[in-house]
Amino acid sequence: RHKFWETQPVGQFRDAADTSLPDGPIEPPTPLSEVRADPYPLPAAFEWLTCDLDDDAFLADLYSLLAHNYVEDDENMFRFNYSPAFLRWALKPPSFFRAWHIGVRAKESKKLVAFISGVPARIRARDDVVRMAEINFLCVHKKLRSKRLAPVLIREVTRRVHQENIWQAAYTAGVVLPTPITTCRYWHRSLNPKKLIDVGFSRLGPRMTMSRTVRLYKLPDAPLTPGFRRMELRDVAAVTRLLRAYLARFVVAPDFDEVDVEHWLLPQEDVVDSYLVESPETHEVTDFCSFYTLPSSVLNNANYATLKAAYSYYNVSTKTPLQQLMNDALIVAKQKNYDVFNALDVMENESFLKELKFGPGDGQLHYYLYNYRIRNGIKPSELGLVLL
Ligand code: NHW
Ligand code: EN5
Repeated sequence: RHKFWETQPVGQFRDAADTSLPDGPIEPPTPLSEVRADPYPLPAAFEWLTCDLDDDAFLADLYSLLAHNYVEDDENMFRFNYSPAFLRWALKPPSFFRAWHIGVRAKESKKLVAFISGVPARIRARDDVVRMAEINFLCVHKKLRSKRLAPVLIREVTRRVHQENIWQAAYTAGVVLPTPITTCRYWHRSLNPKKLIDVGFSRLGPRMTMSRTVRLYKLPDAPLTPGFRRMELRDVAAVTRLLRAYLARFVVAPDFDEVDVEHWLLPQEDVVDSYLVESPETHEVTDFCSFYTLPSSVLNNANYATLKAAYSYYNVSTKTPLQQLMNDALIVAKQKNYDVFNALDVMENESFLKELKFGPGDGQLHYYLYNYRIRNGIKPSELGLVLL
């Protein structure tokens, strides 16, 4: 059934019943001298390209490949539209490897036709902190689909990750592969219900009028929590302490240090937004919330070309109730003109989704580890990892 995935060190569906297999690496590392030295062969018309994300011309080509060929919803009404600045942020974290930014182009026209990427991360599974690659932005041009190019891209990124003496990876997908560690649901909170209904993202509920719907989703003009403000560079140490203590509660979560927090959480306009609560009395940072910006192209709509979506990222509450904190996140997202605020049912998100009028989406997100077994998987609420 899975001609490629059957050959890979991932949980195989047929092993699901075997309770004797331990948690941890599925196969041991091989000596670096045994890692294949040259790239996997591509069909003759194509060549590998190690990408330079600092090159604006390349970045524009990558942006365009993804904007036209990346992930769509199940009814092909929307397509993710990652911005160039977002791609640069996502692909150039601390200690990134240029060799893990892998393009495929047509030899003759030099057109970029496929891409896959990895970035390094330390991810903890139970009490084991593992150096991993986070794999993302796998994309094959629509005209080259179903030709088994994806397995070549995956083997090539695996080879280049192995060359750095890294043997595990984490990735997410909307499709079921062998074998998810957990399956999450997307939830959506309307901020601009009229537009969402106009583009077919949501529907007018039964016995609801447009004006009742607009009223239902209304939010205050400004955040309500005293001391709620944007995160700044001077907050990195405090945010790192809060986040490390919080993420320690989950079975699978990133092991962030201050360098990681500065990259992944310091606000960048239209890429990532972070807010915190600084106690007006003690000036202590007690709570934190963040979201990233990922618009979707609206396909085939006469009135609108894009939806502006915020995606819940990492949130930590110690003093402000999580529901109140997330309500303030919704308020700032609304102020900044987002149309919808999305969240997965990971971490403690279940505790506020219904109360804050999120509704379940039609999409799921499956989380995977490569060459690392977690017997029986975990619940979404045990997952402390958000991939972009
Ligand atoms: S998930 C988003 C993936 N991208 C898209 O959905 C964009 C639109 N679709 C496409 O571009 C986030 C193509 O349909 C793609 C497949 C390229 C998806 N993950 O070339 P063939 C990520 O980026 C398997 C993994 O003929 P295609 C995460 C499929 O099961 N495998 O198909 C990426 C089949 O194998 P099987 C996927 O439609 C994680 C084979 O590909 C997959 O022309 C990557 C068919 O290939 C997916 N999303 O191209 C893994 N979709 O065994 C990283 C399909 O079933 C692993 N397939 O026969 C770790 C590596 C690093 C390890 C380091 C130690
Ligand atoms: C790797 N980083 O399906 C990611 N999105 O629910 C790759 N649905 O937007 C994997 N179909 O439910 C990504 N509106 C997998 C996700 C791919 C994209 C996707 C879903 C997630 C989505 C929307 C639009 C559906 C359009 C028709 C949806 C309902 C919203 C409604 C708002 C009001 C309250 C009830 C829910």
